[in-house]
Amino acid sequence: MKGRLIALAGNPNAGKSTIFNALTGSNQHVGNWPGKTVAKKEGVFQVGEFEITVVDLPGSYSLAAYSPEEIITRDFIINERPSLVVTVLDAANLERNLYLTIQVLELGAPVVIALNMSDVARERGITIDVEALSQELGAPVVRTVANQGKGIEDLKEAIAARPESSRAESSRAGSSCPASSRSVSHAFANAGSGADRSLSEPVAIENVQSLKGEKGKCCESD
Ligand SMILES: Nc1nc2c(ncn2[C@@H]2O[C@H](COP(=O)(O)OP(=O)(O)OP(=O)(O)O)[C@@H](O)[C@H]2O)c(=O)[nH]1
Ligand SMILES: [Mg+2]
Repeated sequence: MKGRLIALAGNPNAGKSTIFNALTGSNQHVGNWPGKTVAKKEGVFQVGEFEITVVDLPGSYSLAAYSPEEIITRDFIINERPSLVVTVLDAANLERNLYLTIQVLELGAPVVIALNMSDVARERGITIDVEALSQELGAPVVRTVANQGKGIEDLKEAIAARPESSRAESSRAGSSCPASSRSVSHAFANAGSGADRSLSEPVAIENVQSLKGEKGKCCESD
């Protein structure tokens, strides 16, 4: 059995801990992050040939390190170099939630996206083109409704299928460069029937653009 370390990251309330519980069942323990009062949850599950240790990172809107939660999340991804980061997105607030995912992709970490709260999105008339989103971001996207256990097996399979790759490899490979803000905008254009106009509000897109402007180093060849 091969060991792997992965992390769950996402905005507060996106459903990370619900996914963590669904993945690990009772194989988990809770402590504190060293020197912090923030809880650290770690658990184990098996899929295929892998025994996967999963860390439930604190809810973060970005890796900008404005809060203790963001500092923990950023430092863990940079220093512990998990072989994979599962970003948990609230499908009903996709645009805002994508900000963190794009930052994680820009660090060069392999990513699998759990498009959680798919039930809430559907109730609000929001339809998301999962294929387009996956292509634009260069990462697998799995729909989940974590509190009903839906999509968890698919998520496990996507985790097992994601090849191990070093940060150096993924930042060198041009094709693995994450989506530009423009192409992400295209994915949004395909998302939603307009029931929730906040999905296409320009504000978050501008945030993504400024992010890309500041940190768009991923596409530079070295
Ligand atoms: N409707 C719906 N509710 C969900 C889903 N997933 C989780 N929830 C609920 O959403 C709430 C928040 O879920 P959590 O798993 O605690 O979210 P979290 O990302 O760990 O939150 P923080 O740790 O505070 O950042 C809980 O009440 C869950 O039961 C989902 O797919 N659909
Ligand atoms: Mg949680």
